[in-house]
Amino acid sequence: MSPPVRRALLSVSDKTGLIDFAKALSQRGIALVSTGGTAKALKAEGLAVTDVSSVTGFPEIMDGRVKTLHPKIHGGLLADRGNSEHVKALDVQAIEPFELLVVNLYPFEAVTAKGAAWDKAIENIDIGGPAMIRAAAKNHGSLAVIVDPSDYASVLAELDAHQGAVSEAARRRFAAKAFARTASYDAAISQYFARELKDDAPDYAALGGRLIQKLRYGENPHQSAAFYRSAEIREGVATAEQLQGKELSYNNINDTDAAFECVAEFAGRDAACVIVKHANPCGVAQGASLAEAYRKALACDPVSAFGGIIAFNRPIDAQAAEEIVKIFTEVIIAPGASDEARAIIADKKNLRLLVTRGLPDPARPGLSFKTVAGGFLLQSRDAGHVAVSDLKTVTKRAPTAAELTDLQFAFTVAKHVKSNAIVYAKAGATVGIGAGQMSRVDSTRIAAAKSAEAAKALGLAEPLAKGAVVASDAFFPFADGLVTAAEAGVTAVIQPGGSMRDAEVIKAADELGLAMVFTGMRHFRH
Ligand code: 93A
Repeated sequence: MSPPVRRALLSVSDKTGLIDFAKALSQRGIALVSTGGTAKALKAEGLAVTDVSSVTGFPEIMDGRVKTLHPKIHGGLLADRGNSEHVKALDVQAIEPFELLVVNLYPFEAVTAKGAAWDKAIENIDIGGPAMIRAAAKNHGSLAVIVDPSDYASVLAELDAHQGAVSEAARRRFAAKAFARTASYDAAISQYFARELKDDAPDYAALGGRLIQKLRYGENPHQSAAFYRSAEIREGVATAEQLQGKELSYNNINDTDAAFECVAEFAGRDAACVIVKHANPCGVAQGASLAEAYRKALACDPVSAFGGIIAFNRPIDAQAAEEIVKIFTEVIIAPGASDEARAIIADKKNLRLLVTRGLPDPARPGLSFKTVAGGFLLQSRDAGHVAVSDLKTVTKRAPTAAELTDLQFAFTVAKHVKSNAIVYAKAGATVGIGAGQMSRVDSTRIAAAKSAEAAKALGLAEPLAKGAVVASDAFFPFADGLVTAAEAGVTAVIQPGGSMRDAEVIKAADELGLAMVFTGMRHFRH
């Protein structure tokens, strides 16, 4: 049930569009109630308006700090019209309800952006406005709350479309916007305080974060840093329990997250291990056991894996722990650890062991953001997944069953490698990874060189890429990268496709006898 709007409370600092809107409300027979400055502006235009002070029977005191903070106002905003007790209370206390609240806040952001002195900034912290906005937004079942002059036109359209009422759907939308506004307002205030107090780890309330710990430093020792947990609790590095080892650093946490997110792609599958260095996997493998997966992952790039971060898709067992303690490792993360594994790792005092109750869900919705000068970019996280049925063979030769399995594996890993990402894989293990290059062909060469080095370390005559497959996170813009991979020994290719020169690249693949599939999905990661 949407109650028709009979009474509106208007209290705005930004008076843009106010007069026309108030006139339109008045013409629809809606009674107007306003605070000092707003009432004055309306009266100057000849509009009939009741002062808040005559509703409360109390003057606006302390320079307006206390004007709407009164039961006659908040009772009128908070009464649930569907609740008979609330309706009775309105009657007993002689409180008249509101069906519309229009508020915009003291211009704290604008005033501080202009470099206002501390006292002026503080005086511009609105208390009564957010209290009313939150009250009305909570009680959106009974009234509509408008915090932005650009919504005035849609309120009028709602009133005309719904016999003088605002529909429930619109009230919910307006309430969501209202809570976002009070959240960003408080965030601006807390960031101003942090800035003024030179606090190096401001509490970014805007992101809904709760401080877990201040970190010793950021990516570099001259940077400050802190670790936050999101309002929404999910399995992951931020909710993991650290069982032992030194305090985690900023880079440790970042790398551990990269490793755990990657290994989570293999949930419910064969044992899997990811080794990460500098936020990129340097070895990923599946195996019959965690120990085997670890050995295979390590073999991909044993030089880089030194001092790495290791993630498993299953609780770590004694066998895997025995393998790991043979070389220097910074962090292990797994969804659990056996008592024997814990005992083995306990010998390495500095090695951090993190356990969770489960794996992060790669398909979960969520956001990722990065800052840019003066703002930030927000996007939905890359929850994309390519199924076998999405793959399109574009070459004369289709991949064999074994190649197909490796192609999928390699593309899954490529999603977690910084662009330009090239991943060579064979028998459920990466055998060469090229990451973060400005040119795709360079990544292809680096992956080939890694595969040759790894073979040498293992005392093998042939590079590991021989008979492997290759995945590319984005299309090959030219045939050169593909030719390089073929020269390194790969027999099959997986890539999104979609280049202007796809025909040229497919022709080159056919001439080299490669099988190639297109995914139709790109996995850039910057
Ligand atoms: O000083 S306040 O925090 N105390 C209040 O009780 C109060 N009620 C409304 N600020 C309060 N307001 C704010 O006054 C509104 O959010 C609005 O920004 C402003 C409108 O005042 P006026 O109508 O006098 O221009």
